[in-house]
Amino acid sequence: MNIHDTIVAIATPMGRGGLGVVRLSGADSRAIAERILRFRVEPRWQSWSSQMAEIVDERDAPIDQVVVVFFEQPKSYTAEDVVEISCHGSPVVLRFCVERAVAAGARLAEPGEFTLRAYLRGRIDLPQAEAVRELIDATTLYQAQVAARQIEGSVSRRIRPVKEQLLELVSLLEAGIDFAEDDVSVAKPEEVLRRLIPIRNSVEQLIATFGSGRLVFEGFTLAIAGRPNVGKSSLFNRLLERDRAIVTDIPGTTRDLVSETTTLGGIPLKLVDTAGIRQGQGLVETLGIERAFQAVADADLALLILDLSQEMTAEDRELLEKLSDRRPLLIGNKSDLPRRLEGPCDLVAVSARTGEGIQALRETILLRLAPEGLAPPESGGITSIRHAHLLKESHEALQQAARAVEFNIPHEMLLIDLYAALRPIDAITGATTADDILNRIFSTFCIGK
Ligand SMILES: Nc1nc2c(ncn2[C@@H]2O[C@H](COP(=O)(O)OP(=O)(O)OP(=O)(O)O)[C@@H](O)[C@H]2O)c(=O)[nH]1
Ligand SMILES: [Mg+2]
Repeated sequence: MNIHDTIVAIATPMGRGGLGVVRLSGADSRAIAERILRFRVEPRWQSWSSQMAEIVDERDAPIDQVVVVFFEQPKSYTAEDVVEISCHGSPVVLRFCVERAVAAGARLAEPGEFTLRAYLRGRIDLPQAEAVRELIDATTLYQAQVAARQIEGSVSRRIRPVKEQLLELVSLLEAGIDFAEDDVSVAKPEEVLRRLIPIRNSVEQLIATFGSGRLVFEGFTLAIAGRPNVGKSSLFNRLLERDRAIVTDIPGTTRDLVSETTTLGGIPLKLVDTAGIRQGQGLVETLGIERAFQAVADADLALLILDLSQEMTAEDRELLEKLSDRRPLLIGNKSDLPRRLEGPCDLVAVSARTGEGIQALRETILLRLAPEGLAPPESGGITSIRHAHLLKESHEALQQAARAVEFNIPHEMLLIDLYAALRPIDAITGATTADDILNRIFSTFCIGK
């Protein structure tokens, strides 16, 4: 892929709409636009302003009236010259416009290439580029809010200080080794630890934010389990706010898994309704029950439903026992009926029939999944599994380094661990070059002054 080509693509989604935008980026954007468009008056390429034009066919007949907006580099999305052509949103017109641009010298953009260029030109860093994708894919406003803050740099703002401190430490040790004769003293173990430990702790804190951050874009899966007739499907429908699963008073109504997605507190939620669990009732039901156990095992959280209007049965007890290692959330359903259930006091009482207690249940579920609550969008917590993995890798190397200091290992060896801690962080924020370290050595330690 040549990043000096001028590229073109339809920027709006496929299909028909009021408007559709064709975007050009690269040094020839203006020239190409002039080749494919007919301007009413001599085009004036003033940045951030628009002008009227027409797309014309090979015989110079107008196809569409368009508005052309020019963004002069570097103040554009890609930090290159960008021309956006707003056409009417007809797929035929948009395709024609792109074809004309290609004939006039543009290349079709690869997927994500506009954002890639913004990154390569240094306008945004990797977490920001990744967040563009999250913003476009967002299905809830909360997700969009988080992604928007990430595009503004919320993640980088949290990671960069850690990287700075790590670079400082690396430079300090490098200076001690390379310029030992220039009376740069070798850092003492206490000094190294004094700098190293806060770095390790910061990385640890960042990793901890992934606990709830993971939920933001990935969402979570909730399995609803219990013996027959306790109201699992009713609760499933209630949480979905529509009649999706069949509800009857016949025990054993649900036999297969029924799953649907919805959202809870702005995060995606996959709900799974399961067959009522009881002893051997024919092949189909038995297979359904196997699946119910599997669904509970696969879920992020299981809701174990009990019937408040009945005394606890042997099946209930068996289930409580069987699922205990999954730490299910205990729900007492049918709170609208006189209570006969004794026992577990830590249950959430609801009525799937009347909706009573459902709001509290939603809150309890969220609290179980994110005990500290969902982070505010601007907190810059980690939401990407890629970032989380890299930070864990860095953390391990920092642990290793801390041990190395305690064992008084030579700084040359210690540096190997520190570089191993830096590399994964670089993979998030963009690479550190040898110059970064040298500049730091010279600016901080005044060598050869
Ligand atoms: N009074 C009352 N009845 C309820 C409530 N929730 C469910 N029911 C009734 O309980 C019966 C069983 O409901 P379902 O939702 O089908 O129960 P289930 O747990 O899915 O049953 P299986 O699929 O057979 O395992 C139906 O007659 C529901 O109308 C409730 O909150 N209050
Ligand atoms: Mg059911």
